[in-house]
Amino acid sequence: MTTNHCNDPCAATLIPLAKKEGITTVWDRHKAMQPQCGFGQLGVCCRICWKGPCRIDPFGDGPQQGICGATADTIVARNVIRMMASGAAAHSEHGRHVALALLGVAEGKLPDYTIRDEGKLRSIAAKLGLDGTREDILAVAREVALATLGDFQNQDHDTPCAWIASTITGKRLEKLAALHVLPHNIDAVVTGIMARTNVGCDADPVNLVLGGVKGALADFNGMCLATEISDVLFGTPSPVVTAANLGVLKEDAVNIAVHGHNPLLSDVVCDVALLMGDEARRAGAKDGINIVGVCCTGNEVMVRHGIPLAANYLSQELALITGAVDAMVVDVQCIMPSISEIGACFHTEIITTMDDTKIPGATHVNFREATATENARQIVTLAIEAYKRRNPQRVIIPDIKRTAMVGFGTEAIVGALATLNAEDPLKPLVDNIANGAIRGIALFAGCNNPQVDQDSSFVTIARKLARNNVLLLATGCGAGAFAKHGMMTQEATLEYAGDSLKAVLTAIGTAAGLGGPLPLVLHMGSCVDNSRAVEVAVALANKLGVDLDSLPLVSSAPEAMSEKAVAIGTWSVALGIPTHLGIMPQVTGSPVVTKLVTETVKELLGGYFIVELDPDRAADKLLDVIDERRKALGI
Ligand code: MSK
Repeated sequence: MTTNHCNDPCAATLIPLAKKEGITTVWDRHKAMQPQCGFGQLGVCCRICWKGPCRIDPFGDGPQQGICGATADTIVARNVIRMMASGAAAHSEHGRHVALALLGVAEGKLPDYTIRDEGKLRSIAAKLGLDGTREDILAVAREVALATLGDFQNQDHDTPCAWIASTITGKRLEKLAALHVLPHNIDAVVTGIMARTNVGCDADPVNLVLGGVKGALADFNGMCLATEISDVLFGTPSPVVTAANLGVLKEDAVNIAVHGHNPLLSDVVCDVALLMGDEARRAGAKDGINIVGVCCTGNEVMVRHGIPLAANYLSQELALITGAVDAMVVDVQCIMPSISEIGACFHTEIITTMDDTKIPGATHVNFREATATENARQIVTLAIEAYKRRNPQRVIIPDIKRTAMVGFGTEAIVGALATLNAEDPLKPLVDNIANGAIRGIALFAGCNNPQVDQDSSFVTIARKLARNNVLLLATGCGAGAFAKHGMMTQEATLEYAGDSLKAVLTAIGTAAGLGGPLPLVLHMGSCVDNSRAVEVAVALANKLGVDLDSLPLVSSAPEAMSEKAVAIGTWSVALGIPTHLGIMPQVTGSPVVTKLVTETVKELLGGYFIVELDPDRAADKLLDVIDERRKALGI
């Protein structure tokens, strides 16, 4: 499907402006790319060795094997599990970075960071089987960091990674162990996928996909540790009211957009900006410094500190086209290389900060945790200097921003429930699921993709599910979409929730002191924070004495795009969660792989992929799955 549309209300102003200025955007480039390669779309193009590229003729008239003899099934399986390995590597590298920072703090080597949530650190220690009660909190931090880094070092294949082993249900662990897909070492599993997909190695599509599932579960492990340790270092989210969309930019402030995923830098930039407001004012910015978020770095600082979100993935270029962004500071992942070219059309400093993420034309600040405050100061100074070069005539900030109540991590959700039942916080949730007031739970995750109208599938599916009393959780750029479209508000609950859901959300929100219902969609954080939703699901499953594949729980990635989304979707399925994709996955050139991931896997793991490009029909399918699960539970 090719639409080349953007459903973001800011686009109506900014895309014509871009055209007038001769600036191309992601939608222009997507259009120029049509028709996209059909072999690639089917996953049947093999570029694993230099005998190729080889491609299988999907119509049966041409080659049915690559030069080495690989079939479409082998080629598709190899391609897709390499995507999973890349996704796992991305999340886990982020996690390693954060774990090393925790170790640095514990050893007194990183004075610019501190333990912000001691309680969380102690509970993580207990969860990992360590002594969380020791008085010396730095000693606890050291043990947690070392145990976490052990998940990158363990060579015993029979001992699963500590984080996954301490997070999911016992029944799920047994099931995954029986299939030999439990990861023992993140690095080894990713390396293993690259090795088995090398020319002349694993050719069995089922064996390959199982190897991919192990990689996806390594991704899950990496996400768990990244999320939880980030909470320790930067604070655990709690409800906060903020705003989203490009109207959060300010004409009279130095606007700094933090973009990417890793809070190690962005959190310090936020702190330093607070101290440098006077310098900005001396440069003429009467409102000082305004930090805004983009993509998942945006989500990280939004759910923890209430920093407003300017843009999700597809709108990152639009932020620059306002002419009001003085610096866009990026760390890792989901950063379009095009931002450097667009920044150069304005006065905007594009600042890269990580050794492994540089962009031609950008200014590089060599970020190190040991010099984080100094680096942040350098970045804010660059932004103030850029502000002085800003041309006010070119500033067009669409007057569009929506309120968003965010910050619903696991602790915040359980905390809100505890206001109804302090002794047994999960009981109100379980009771309302059992009596049907909450029909089921849906987690919205994943990216934007120009193959569909930006944000529209998220909004369409969520509204239909909410009307049918499904509790909605969201992360990543999906959460960004909901925030931008006003669906993280109490008003949205009153407008779109079905009657029984509305009553439950109102009871919880009111008891929790929010002055009204919980927002229609609960923002759990960045894409790395999908592990939070699993934590809630595991608590529910344990409470009910069932495994995850019995819960009336679904997930949906209607606009999936990145390799990380491929990994997330796969672990979601492996954990027993029916998972909707609104984008055609690049596997349909293989009948074996297609059947495996949409049907056979259901018998093996309980979860499976539901591919439905039409958002309205997708909502119906998700409701059917929820009802099927309810029926099986006898509720
Ligand atoms: S940023 S991985 S586009 S969610 Fe996490 Fe958004 Fe997807 Fe990137």
